[in-house]
Amino acid sequence: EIILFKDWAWIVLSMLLVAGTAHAQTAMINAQSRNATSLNGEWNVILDPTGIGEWRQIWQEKKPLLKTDFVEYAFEGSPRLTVPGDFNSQMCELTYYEGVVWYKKEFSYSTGKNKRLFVHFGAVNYLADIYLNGEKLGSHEGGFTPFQFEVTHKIKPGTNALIVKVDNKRLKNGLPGLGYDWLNYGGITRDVNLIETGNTYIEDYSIQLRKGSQKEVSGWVKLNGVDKQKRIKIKIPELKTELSVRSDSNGVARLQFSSSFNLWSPAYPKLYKVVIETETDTVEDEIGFRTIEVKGNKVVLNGKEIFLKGINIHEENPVKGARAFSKEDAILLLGHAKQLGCNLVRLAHYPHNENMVKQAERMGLMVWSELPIYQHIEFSDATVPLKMEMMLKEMIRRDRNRCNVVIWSLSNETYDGTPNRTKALAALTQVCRQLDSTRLVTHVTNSQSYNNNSFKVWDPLYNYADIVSLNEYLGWYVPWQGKPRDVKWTVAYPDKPVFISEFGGEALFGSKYGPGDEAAFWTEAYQEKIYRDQLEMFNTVPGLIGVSPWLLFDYRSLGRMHPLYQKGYNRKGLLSEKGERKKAWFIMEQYYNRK
Ligand code: GCB
Repeated sequence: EIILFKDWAWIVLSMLLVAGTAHAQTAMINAQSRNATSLNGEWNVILDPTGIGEWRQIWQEKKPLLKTDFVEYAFEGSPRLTVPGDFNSQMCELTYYEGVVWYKKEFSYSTGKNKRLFVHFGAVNYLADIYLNGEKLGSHEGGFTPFQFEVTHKIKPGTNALIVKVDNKRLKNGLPGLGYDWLNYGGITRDVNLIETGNTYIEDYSIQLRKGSQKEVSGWVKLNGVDKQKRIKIKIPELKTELSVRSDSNGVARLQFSSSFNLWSPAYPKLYKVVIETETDTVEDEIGFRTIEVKGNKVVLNGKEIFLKGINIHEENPVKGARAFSKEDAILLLGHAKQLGCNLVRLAHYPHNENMVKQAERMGLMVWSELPIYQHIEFSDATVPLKMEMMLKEMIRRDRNRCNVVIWSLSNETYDGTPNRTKALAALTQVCRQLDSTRLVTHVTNSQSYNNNSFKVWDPLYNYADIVSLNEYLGWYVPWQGKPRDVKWTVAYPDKPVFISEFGGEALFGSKYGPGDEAAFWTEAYQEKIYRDQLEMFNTVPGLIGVSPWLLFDYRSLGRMHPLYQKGYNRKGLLSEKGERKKAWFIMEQYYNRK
């Protein structure tokens, strides 16, 4: 058999990306419940717009010993930035910065006997190179998922120096690629922790209902360490459930049990305390139980048909104009989603921070979690499919026990004409279903046609999706071609449910609202009209199982340059960045109340 060069390149690249010490480890799950020492706070930084720091080997931190020694950089006396947090909103010269920033934090730590130590990053956007005491631990690519390095044998007594080179330059073969409609917040955007575990620790677990069952949990626990064969206990005190299983030589223990759960739902977001323990490690979680399925062209939660009342949200604290990361940020964003009457949040267009997902779970909001495979992706670049798969694994691993995550959305608005696109995304979907067979999978496209008031949906990517999710901007980017209530639909997938994952238009809050304004772009009246028309049109959509306006809040985006109406903001929010309700908000709120 001949192995093509392409295949070799593939194998070598996989090895470089996936194996080797150079790439970060996939993070242990539930970092928030571990024995952690936070490295959040002020970090010293060196701005490096030309990237020369690499050549100067900043991580070595050469110190001038004599006054005649020449060293052209130093962290001592440098500016400081707060972690977690994007750098763009913390220094005005970094507002639109896309490039390298070097971060440094000193810490001292002494690891207990028979303990292991990890440095865990919630997320760094986009490329991260991590150095400890001058030695490179490795790299991570991808701005929205966690990763870790083990440092058990690398930390030293006294002061340790952790240096992170962050680079948020857009990459043609990145995920996302070069073009996207949000602010490219760079930096160490989520928590950094030192996590101490036992010698053998609980790396991962899945405790969720078996597909199709409302009573039976089918899952597993995975240990990591030298001594992988251990007794593991799983306790759910409220249900008086206590299970004891033994892991095999790979550290994996399967588990199965039945109970009468009070099922989690938006109306009753019940979570149970679950404790997982072995002799050397304990993790606690709050877990809910529910089923989610597609039956015919309906979506069914816990056996009952449900209409998805969604809203799109970017990971931005609108008031601060900064990347959101905290529980407070989550409460702010999700509180408005609840007030609108939503039962689902589409966390666009990348996995949001863990506080957001957990808070949504407590508040009874289902989550649509999405990969940043957005618009112009270089599917033909050999590294891209590997990166997609890596990100998918990181996303699923972090949230597989969050019952409110009901949909994995694997892509948004990629183009059918892009070489390799459908093939690559079909393969990714297959991996997704292998990793998690319990949730729904979707792809979002906007490659439909609309002529003579007829709407045709045909994208071959929907072959691989449980839900046909489409974005349409009738009344905004695309003018109506007839009465909204008369739109004719041809959907090439008549057996699948249809979800309108985006619609809407822009309005500046407070822009004139008077007679005749319905026809004037940027006014609240115009936006309101779009919403009224859209609601009429929804009645024409066969198999419609939900909608999700674009979007909750006005948000920062570089391509939005209108000097009067946009000023660097995408104004499609139902709320201004200050939280003021535009007229369209009330249309949507009434619709959701009626549904
Ligand atoms: C879309 C994209 C979204 C944009 C939005 C817009 O279709 O999915 O990311 O921000 O349109 O405002 O144009």
